[in-house]
Amino acid sequence: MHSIRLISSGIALALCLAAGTQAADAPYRVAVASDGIQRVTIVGGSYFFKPDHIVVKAGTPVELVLRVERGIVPHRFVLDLPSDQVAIDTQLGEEPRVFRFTPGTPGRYPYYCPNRLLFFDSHRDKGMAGMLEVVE
Ligand SMILES: [Cu+2]
Repeated sequence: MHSIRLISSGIALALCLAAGTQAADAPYRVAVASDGIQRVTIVGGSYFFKPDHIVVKAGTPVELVLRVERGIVPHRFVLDLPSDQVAIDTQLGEEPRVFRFTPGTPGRYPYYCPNRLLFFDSHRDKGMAGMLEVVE
């Protein structure tokens, strides 16, 4: 029992370190569809977002489809954008939810699940975090 606890906290720490330095997966470059929209789906689960590093073009509309894997732990999706844009903060459901916005300022914008249970680490600290990279 003790060793299992140690292993799982080690994994959580590794995920933490990965999230702190760079995203674990290769960046996912979103293609521009024939209708001129950059469509991408992000799936959340305990405790990850896939993909966790998305690259989009500035000035081109983005359609973000958000959903969560089946499970009992409630998750949220927060995307911090510059102050001239509306940030996204939504509960995640198994039914996909669609958000549209046009990224303006190039930069790196974090997305994450801020949920936490009592004094435990937040889901973000457990690895439920990613980055939207806006490029010219
Ligand atoms: Cu969560």
